[in-house]
Amino acid sequence: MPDLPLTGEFNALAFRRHFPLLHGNDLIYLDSAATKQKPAEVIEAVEKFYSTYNANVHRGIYKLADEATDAYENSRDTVRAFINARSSREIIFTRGSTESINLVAQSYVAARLQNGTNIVISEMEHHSNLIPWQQLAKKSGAELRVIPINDNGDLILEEGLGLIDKRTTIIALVHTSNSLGTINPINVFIEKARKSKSTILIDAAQAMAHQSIDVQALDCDFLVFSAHKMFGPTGVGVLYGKQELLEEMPPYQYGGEMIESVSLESSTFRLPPHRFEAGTPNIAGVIGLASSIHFLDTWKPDKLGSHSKILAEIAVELLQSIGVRLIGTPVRRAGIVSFLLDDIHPHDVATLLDQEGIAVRAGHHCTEPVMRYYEIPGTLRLSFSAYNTREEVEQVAKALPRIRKILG
Ligand code: C6P
Repeated sequence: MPDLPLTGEFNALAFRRHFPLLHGNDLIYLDSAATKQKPAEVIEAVEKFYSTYNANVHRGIYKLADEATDAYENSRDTVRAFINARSSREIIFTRGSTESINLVAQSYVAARLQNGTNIVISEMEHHSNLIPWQQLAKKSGAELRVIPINDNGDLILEEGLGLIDKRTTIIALVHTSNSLGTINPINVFIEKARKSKSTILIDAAQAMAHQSIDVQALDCDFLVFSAHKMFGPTGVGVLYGKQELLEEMPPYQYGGEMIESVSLESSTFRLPPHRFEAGTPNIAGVIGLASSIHFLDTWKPDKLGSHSKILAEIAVELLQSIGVRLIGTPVRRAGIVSFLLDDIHPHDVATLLDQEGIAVRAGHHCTEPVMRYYEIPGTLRLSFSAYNTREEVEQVAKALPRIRKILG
């Protein structure tokens, strides 16, 4: 047995008790990068909305509607405080990170692209932060520049920074890679963006539940994240944007509650954020998101993240002792570990792990360019949250040699 890092003071079992799906259950859930399990507090907040004050928001002139609208707008302020945005007008509710990125692509970037301009992304982007830019580049004639990765799964910094110039319209960069576990030095790129007067969007989908984020300290222009990856409901997410940028942006979708006035000939639109929230929003989801933020505030994202990181370090040690091929050995790793067991297809390993009550993700994780870089079909991915324990990691390490015997 290798010398394993200590999991420290954090009481994962006490944390786990908040999660009805996990409490009193032997399931080893190691797919938290896909979605986190939900604490009772969040489930109750959503249920309370539907059972005691369900009404549409911004429309009704009766008490129930006021209550729903207040809860919805209070949630916006909860998000604002959580990321330390200057104003709640900088917080737009969307369906998730994917929609937030598409909103920026269509409403801010599309009109600013032409031949001679460029977009900078990285080779480790999730498809959500790649395809919108690739398609815009194709349409506009702008160049899509890609910051390369090295064998460790880190960005090649010097080369990457060299791609950014005065004609860079947007830099769209992932904070934490969902397939490699890399935590990127986003500060360096934000600094470069300020120097070259470029706009920078940070995809923080994998970061929010694992470390505190202060958008004013970071000075990024846009930041996107999804509630379901931070213990909140699915189908709701956030676009943070600097107010001066949001005010320049036309609506992304048209419909109810985003207008000032409408005639058959023309319409005028409300100021952000409402301009970007056409139609009935995911009210329950937004209220659930606020509840997940209160939950995170209580437990502190940094503490949760550091427990997940320690579990990842333990996993790396144990996996290395078994002799697996790690995919990604970055300088700064989040609670995510990707690997291959010999040349056995990851799906086959995941199926047998499932039979032992261990849920992991296998495949390309919506990062096909990363798989192309390593010339592999996909990986097995262990992604941790603070409800996971050292014993669970050890169970995986015990299961893999058995699986190797069966499939190898
Ligand atoms: N990654 C995973 O298993 P949505 O689906 O919009 O909530 O999030 C998209 C997204 C964007 N960026 C990053 C870095 C992500 O990891 C994800 C979602 C999940 O890794 C589902 S593929």
